Amino acid sequence: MKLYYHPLSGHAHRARLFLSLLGVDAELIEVDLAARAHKSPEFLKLNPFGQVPVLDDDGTIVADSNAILVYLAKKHAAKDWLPEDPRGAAAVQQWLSVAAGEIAYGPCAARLVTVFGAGFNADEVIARAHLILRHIEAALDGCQWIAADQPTIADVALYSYIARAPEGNVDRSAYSNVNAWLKRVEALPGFVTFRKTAIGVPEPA
Ligand SMILES: N[C@@H](CCC(=O)N[C@@H](CS)C(=O)NCC(=O)O)C(=O)O
Repeated sequence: MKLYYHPLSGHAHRARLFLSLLGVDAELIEVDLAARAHKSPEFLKLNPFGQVPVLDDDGTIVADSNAILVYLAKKHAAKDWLPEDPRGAAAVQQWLSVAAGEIAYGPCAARLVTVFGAGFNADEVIARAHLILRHIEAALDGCQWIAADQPTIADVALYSYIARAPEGNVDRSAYSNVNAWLKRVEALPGFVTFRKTAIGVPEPA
């Protein structure tokens, strides 16, 4: 099993985190984004979108972080992580969609501005980040995990960019449910950290 990744990519961290939570060994192959290795003909054969992460499971190529989470859960019959009943599966999918939508266009985009110099309107993406954080704060009220009574791939998919939201100048201090949930994810056996940068506002204690 190989994971093409970059240490500052939250999408890649999602995949790496889930491999580690499952206890699955994978060779990590760092893709040099600064040198545009992700746009090379070799890499585009793996993922025509030219993005990390990509999983290579003995020749089965899976691109897209959420697709990798689903693939790994199915492959390892990890039914707690990806419930099979209609309600449970739909609840997980709802939050995978949020991870690919509101999280990508909110806290992920805010961090792209500060860490990678992306040309988005910072005020706009920070406002979007707070909008989705308010939703998640409410969804976690009285709940330990976002989609079920146990951790699922929805928690994994949401974690990385919310954990590093302060790097994008998104102050997380008003979100006590979210901050407690982040700590629960970080306490899971096999948790692996997402590299921090010195950029942005401080993380709440
Ligand atoms: N939908 C993709 C998005 C992946 C993504 O945006 N990856 C970024 C790094 S965080 C990337 O490779 N960007 C380079 C590019 O889009 O050119 C996923 O979930 O894996």
